[in-house]
Amino acid sequence: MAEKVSSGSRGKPIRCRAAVCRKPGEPLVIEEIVVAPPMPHEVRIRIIYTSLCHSDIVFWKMKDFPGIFPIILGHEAIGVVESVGEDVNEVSEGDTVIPTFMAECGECRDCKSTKSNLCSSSELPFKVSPFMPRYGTSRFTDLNGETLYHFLCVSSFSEYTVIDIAHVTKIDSGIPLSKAAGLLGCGVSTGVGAAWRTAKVEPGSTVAIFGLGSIGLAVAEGARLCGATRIIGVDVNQDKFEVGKKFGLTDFVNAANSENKSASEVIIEMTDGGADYCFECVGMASVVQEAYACCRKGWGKTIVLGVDKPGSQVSIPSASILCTGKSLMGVLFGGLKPKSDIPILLNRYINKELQLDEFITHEVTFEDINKAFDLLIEGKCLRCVICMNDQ
Ligand code: CXF
Repeated sequence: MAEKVSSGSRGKPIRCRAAVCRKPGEPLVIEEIVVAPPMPHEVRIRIIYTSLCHSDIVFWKMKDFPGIFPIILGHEAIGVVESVGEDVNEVSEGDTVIPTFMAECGECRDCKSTKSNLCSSSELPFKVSPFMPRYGTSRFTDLNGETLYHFLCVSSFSEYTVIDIAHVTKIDSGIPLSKAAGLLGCGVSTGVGAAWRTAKVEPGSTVAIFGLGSIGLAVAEGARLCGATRIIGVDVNQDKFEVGKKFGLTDFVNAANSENKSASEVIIEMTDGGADYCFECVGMASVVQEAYACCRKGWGKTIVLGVDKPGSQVSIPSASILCTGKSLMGVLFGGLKPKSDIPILLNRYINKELQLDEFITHEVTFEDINKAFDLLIEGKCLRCVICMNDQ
């Protein structure tokens, strides 16, 4: 029988609490579950802080595959290693770590290339799977012995979770464990990384950001750090401009109210020909088209970060692709390699260059995790941190 965690938990199942999603769209239920010990190349982590990201909500509502239930959602977090499986040398018990949905094995062709963050080690390429990546099995069961599924290789809405070592970034022991650092596990890294590593925004550039949720604002933060001089936010909610100014927005285009002109037409006029870099942070094919339409001919780059419905198609005239010289690309996790780049961003946060605390608009206890869902759905928050107990 699984035990409540104690100093001797290594190698044994742990009984702890998790917020389980049993049916699509239903409130999560805090239940006692059993977390198996880590297999070789895996680590078991005690989650300290986790936060809710829009992708959790997308999968929470998803009725058809890859939506799958019962599942433990959550993929933006910070925690402490409780125990390690065989062949894990990179971290040890007590280390602070940030899990990520992207892997970095460090050895495959992609990990060795500076041009890719899509780890292509045979067991680890990015996919939405309900299981541990190396073994195709779950480490979670409920008290009836029923399997609970994993989410994006993280499943942080649990007091304990098991994560493949390729998905774990160790934090320097000199850096205090903070709520804000957990945001580097997904949203802020995705936005900042897209401006910094993917677009490589240069000082003096003009940037247009479509969608001013956390990802869009993190793009603004990244563009600000790269020295962009004009950062134009596009949203249907005018209030986002005030929020966005903190992250470097200099201009705002209201996509719902632009005097019979499309947002792209307004941006082309404002910038005398188009922005150097456009970022799509909504997840809608029509917005990708708008973003592409207003990146500057000759050198404009459009980068897609938003996640659209499965099967959505983007339509761009092939003559425009041929004649304008613009680029269009998408990127996961902002193009960052988690183990290499998260420590760099964390140092910039410690040095007070990168803003992270400013993204945290709300905090709730683990028991109140469903409030975090309400807040994000109502558009009332950027990041809501869920504080696990017993810290
Ligand atoms: C997403 C990206 C697309 C698939 C699921 C995860 N990123 C983070 O939320």
